[in-house]
Amino acid sequence: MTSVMDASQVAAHNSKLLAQLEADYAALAGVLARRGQDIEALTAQARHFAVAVPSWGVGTGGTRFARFPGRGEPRNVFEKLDDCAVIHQLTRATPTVSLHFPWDRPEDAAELRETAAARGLGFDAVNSNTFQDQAGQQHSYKFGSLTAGRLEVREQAVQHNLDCIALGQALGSKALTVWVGDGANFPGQHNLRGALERYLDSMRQIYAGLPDDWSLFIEHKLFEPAFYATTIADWGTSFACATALGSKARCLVDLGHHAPNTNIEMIVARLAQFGKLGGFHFNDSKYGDDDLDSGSINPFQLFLVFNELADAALREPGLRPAYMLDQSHNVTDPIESLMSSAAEVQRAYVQAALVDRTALAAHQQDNDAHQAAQTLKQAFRTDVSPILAMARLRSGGAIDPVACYRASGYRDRVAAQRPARTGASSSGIV
Ligand SMILES: [Mn+2]
Repeated sequence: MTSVMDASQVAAHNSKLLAQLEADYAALAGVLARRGQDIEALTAQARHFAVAVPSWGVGTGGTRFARFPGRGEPRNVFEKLDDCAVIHQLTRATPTVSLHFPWDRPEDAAELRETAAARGLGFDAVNSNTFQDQAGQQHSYKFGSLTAGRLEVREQAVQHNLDCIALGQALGSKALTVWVGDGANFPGQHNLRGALERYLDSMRQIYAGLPDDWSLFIEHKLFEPAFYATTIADWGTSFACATALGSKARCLVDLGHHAPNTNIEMIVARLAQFGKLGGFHFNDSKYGDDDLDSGSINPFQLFLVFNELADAALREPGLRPAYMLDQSHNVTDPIESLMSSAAEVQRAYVQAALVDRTALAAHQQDNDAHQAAQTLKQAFRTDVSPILAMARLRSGGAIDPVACYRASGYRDRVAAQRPARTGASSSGIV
């Protein structure tokens, strides 16, 4: 395996921080031991945690108003893989990349797969894109894609998704995520029921093209770009469609795709209960689909999501939802944001493992609401940073990924190799 970053730089960084980490780790081990918890088991769990990086996340994102490009942005999918490899090399928590077609369409899929493997990376779910028109495209998606009133538009959108599956197969992916921006901006623009019937008809054709060992993830989103009525606006519609399609279809929860204050952890519990929890797009938000860094606004919500996942895992040991980040980085270095976000999701995972479930169940049975809430809060308040750092160190990563990355000068090097370009961006978000 070839490393993008010099391994000796990582080792030098770690040697400077090792004594401090060992002291913090020993102190936390003592705290946890008094609660009857084994830090080594938690560290082992943390080392197994993995979340996919979105290929579109390593470029600077934007808003509906403007995009301010960053230095040394990747110009093609191979340069995106280089940046993803740095993220995984330092965090050891992001071994897969989620691609977006046609933004990331390679001329030679075998070459892309080999390049990824040489970087120690694989591919997670592939994402189709029928929410914008591509150069040379015959039919426009301005008025919808899988739900479009015109048959030829729907056929084109279905074919694109089938092409994504074929490309994903060549790359070793096992899932297709479908998000459509389809919907209406005005009352009366759509027949609401007719649009969903056309969506299901299109999705049945895509589903029929799935290999046996593939999953189809349906991603819902409350609003935008359809501001009056988005066709797949909520988890209920997503669940109904996934149920209608079959066992390979499941729901994907993008944390930002809900109204403010929605109880997302309860949605997670519902989907898990009925066998339709497919995966996540992790991010954070204050108002809408802000696509801010995971855990940056409401880390308690992220913890509560993982608390439900920990509960579900006890009931269904085979449950393996796909974990992916989906963020837009407008004012930070995307590599730094993705490394920190992977660690924040991993933090929530470890904190959820700290919950004393026996005590929680007893408080629930006794109707002791105060102590039930405090049981969760104790786990959430525990600073598991030494566990995360030790997990990275033992897996060959960096004790402090962002500090190591900054000291390496990686951004300066790629800025010299990747001159800024104008024109099309492939760093959109979904
Ligand atoms: Mn998403």
